[in-house]
Amino acid sequence: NYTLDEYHDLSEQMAFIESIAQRNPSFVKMGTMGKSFQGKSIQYLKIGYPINQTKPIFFIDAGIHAREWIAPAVALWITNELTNSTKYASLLRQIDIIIAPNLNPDGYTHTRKGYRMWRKNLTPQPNQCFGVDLNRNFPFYYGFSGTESNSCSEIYKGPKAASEPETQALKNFLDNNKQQIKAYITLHSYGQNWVYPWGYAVKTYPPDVQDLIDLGNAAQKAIAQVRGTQYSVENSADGMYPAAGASDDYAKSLGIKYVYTVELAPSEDDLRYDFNLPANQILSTSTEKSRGISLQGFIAFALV
Ligand code: 0X9
Ligand code: ZN
Repeated sequence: NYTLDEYHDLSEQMAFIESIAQRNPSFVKMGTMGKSFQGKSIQYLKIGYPINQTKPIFFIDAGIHAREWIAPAVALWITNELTNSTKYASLLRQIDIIIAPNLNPDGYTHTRKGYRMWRKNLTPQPNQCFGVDLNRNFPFYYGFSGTESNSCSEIYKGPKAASEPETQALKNFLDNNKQQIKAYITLHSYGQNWVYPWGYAVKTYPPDVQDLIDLGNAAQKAIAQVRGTQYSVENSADGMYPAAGASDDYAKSLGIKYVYTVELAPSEDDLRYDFNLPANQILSTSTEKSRGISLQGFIAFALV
């Protein structure tokens, strides 16, 4: 049986979401966004009452970077929480929450097989190197900053914009649902940062940036209330570094209002861990995150 306080293989993650959908047909449905290079399905759950109605969507994804294990773990914790409690019934009558817990199944599987620090997907590339950084492959200011053309680089942007099947899967989903999607959160690690667009250049912001800051601050407060964990709310380029072709900028470019990349635990100055957050911290990281995110969901949709 699936345990929420351990890291799992892809097959266990997928079996878990499938079983949630099977057990809750009145408000949970599983779908496929596309396939990875190796042919693995990129799955998502739609959660909302009644299941066949179209409502405003709050979209959460995780795992675009393979080694950031805490991100799928938190996404799956949130999925369990939303589907295992009556607490969210009224929220789920107002909105649909769509969760894609693992966007890079090939890369993730690679990290589970011993290549723990793998970040990219696994498509063959020139110079006998493998993989594209999917978070540099989206078609908005593609190649503009924070990326490399060398196929052996960790931040290789790929041969062209949206060249990768995993990029295409998410892109198509966002393109097809952009009218309904009101908020997009992409879970990464690490740093404990809650960052907003634009990420492609410093000091460059969307016109409604103040709304993104306000909601980010509300989420930050909700997270801190759980056990004092501090997230920084900042522009991703100013606060971290400029990097173009990421999924957050692409989502924002489609007109999706509330867009954030969330860098989960640990913080930058926790020198003990990096991508290897101990499994015994999954639950605490998830609890505080769900507070921030559910508040996020509420406020975002109250404003629709
Ligand atoms: O560099 C990234 O892709 C993200 N950080 S990570 O350490 N998880 O790799 C940050 C992306 C922030 N968004 C943009 N720069 N658009
Ligand atoms: Zn990442």
